[in-house]
Amino acid sequence: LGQKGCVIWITGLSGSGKSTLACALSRGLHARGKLTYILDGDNVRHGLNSDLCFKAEDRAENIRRIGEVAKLFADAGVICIASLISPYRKERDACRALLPEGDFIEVFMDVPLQVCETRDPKGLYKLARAGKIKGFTGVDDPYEPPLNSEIVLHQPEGMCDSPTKLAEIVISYLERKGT
Ligand code: GGZ
Repeated sequence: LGQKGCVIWITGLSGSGKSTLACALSRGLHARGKLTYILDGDNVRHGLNSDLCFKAEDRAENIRRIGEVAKLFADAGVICIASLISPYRKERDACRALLPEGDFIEVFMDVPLQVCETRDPKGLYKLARAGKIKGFTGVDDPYEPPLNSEIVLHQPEGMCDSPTKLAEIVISYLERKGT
């Protein structure tokens, strides 16, 4: 009985496959009897964070709140999967600092901008390039790649590995460290 909680923090550009990985990861962990919860930036922005937009201070606050909520889930023994662009190193590291050493696992979706942009699942890059969305991450807003992620999913061609396979990489990591 019992399960130790932790936070799996998935960071990367829009269209890098964060939400897809979060779902695959959640499924894989459920299959192993683990309790998970996904905090997806795009979803949380509809409720808890509906007062926030995409200017720098709002993104910082979005990251901060999701970090605090993720910590609560981890405290409750849940494997909390946070998937949000979280473009700023300082704010990601502040979320890490909320948890005991080893309980914050950062996963960097290392997909080139050009690949995300070609994929453009929601047509947002196109709108950003046309100047219809201002301050779009990677186009005219910064993304600070992590320097010391626990896991880097380097995908030069985008998600050519299946989401399940990527999820297995993360799950193997967790198993190795005994989560
Ligand atoms: C980046 C934006 C923007 C701007 C709307 N910049 O790919 P998506 O569509 O489904 O996910 C993106 C989501 C980003 O929200 P996050 O909470 O993950 O961002 S952050 O961590 O930076 O606070 C994208 C959509 O919202 N979106 N406008 N200007 N992404």
